[in-house]
Amino acid sequence: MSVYKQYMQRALQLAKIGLANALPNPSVGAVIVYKDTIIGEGYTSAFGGSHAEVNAINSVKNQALLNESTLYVTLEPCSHFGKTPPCANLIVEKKIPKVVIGCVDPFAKVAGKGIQILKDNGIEVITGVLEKECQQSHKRFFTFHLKKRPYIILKWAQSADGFIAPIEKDKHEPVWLSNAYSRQLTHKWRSEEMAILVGKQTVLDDNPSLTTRSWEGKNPVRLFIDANNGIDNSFQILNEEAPTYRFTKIKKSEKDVVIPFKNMVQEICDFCFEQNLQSVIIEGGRQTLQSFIDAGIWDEARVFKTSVILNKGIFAPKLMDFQKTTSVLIEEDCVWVYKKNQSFH
Ligand code: AOF
Ligand code: ZN
Repeated sequence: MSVYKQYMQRALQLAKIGLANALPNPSVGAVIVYKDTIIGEGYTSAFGGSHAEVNAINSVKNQALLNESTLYVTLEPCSHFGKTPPCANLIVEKKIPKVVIGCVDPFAKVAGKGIQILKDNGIEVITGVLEKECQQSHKRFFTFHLKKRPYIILKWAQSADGFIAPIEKDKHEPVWLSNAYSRQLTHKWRSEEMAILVGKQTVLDDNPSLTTRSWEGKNPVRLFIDANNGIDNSFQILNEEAPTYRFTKIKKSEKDVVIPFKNMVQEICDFCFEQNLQSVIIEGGRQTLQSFIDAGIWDEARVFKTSVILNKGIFAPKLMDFQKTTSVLIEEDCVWVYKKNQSFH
């Protein structure tokens, strides 16, 4: 592996740490290298806080070394005054002579302008190191800015014989397919996304609260589909634990979002785009999951394949146009991750 890739790999690891807190900012990773030694590291602080480059620069004990060091960063340094001043200006000010960048920022206010500032000031700039990996690391941010919709993660658990749920369910008595660790992992996943979506049947069958109670982290904004506006305040999804929006035909309260159902998937995506919700995890049921699959609007599916045998039930959603990328064993369950065939190019 080239030296560039080696340090970019480390920057990618750092980017992962900040993920859940930085949203809706991309969690960027940065590494500062002086003569083959890492002298500084950083990742994006919680939303509104300092950027990765600033944290990395501030972590360097001997600031005099900066003018002989190389900065590695997963995303192009910013050029604009947002909640924080431009990172590109700070790099210039600190006289860092060389910057290695993973991918260009798709955000219109930056998009190449950060690189230009660096070059205009005589800084050597290398771009596109582990570019695909860096774009994947910022997949929510890239999808949001380039596709003008949130990054969509589908999540479900299925029985060993391929069912997502039994046919007859006692209302308010959810049937657990996945194990305790899988549920905890699901709560971690919820904490990493900005919104969570379910359909009406899931609310009726499981009465879910859709929070992150088994994992320390922020609750996502809750979204649910209820065309005829029949779900009342006794359901947990409407409690005070997190903001909740209902997609419906009939407006009864302030948080009801009236949409034309002919184009439901696109309408939901448009709403999320307007609200700056950069990612959504969809946790069922079958109909809701399948509508996104059929519309071709999804990015990733995380499927728990469990050891429970149901013999009959509601068939699991059918994915199309995907690659299976990884599978991990969690106790007797297995989680398979599928990515849709697509790229940011
Ligand atoms: C960087 N390093 O670590 C991140 C960047 O409102 P602000 O000031 O926080 O700026 C947000 C924008 O900055 C965001 O939309 C993206 O373009 C860029 N994010 N840039 O140089 C970082 N998180
Ligand atoms: Zn910045």
